[in-house]
Amino acid sequence: MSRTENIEHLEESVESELKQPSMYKVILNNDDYTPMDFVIEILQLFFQKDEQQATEIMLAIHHKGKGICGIYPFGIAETKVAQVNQFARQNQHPLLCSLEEA
Ligand code: TYC
Repeated sequence: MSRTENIEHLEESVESELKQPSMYKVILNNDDYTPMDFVIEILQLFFQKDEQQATEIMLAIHHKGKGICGIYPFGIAETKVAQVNQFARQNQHPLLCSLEEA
């Protein structure tokens, strides 16, 4: 590696260390079986939405196929996904929660 390449390489490492942690969208996916009220409950319990916001988000997901529940640092987003999927399974619903890079 040339001296210039070496310096460029070092600059890139410093840059990536200084970068804010990347954020992740927590997504709810539509399906044909999960009851609307259950999705509204999820949005209130895990994403701090009030009833009106939760209803609007649920209906948007129902019509468009998927929707954003919130945007969080990786660790928090990952935990929310696991908690929502576990809660859905415990209640015998196929609801799928997933992550996308923001
Ligand atoms: N499509 C579902 C129904 O008609 C409702 C639903 C909304 C399911 C959002 C999942 O993420 C979802 N009962």
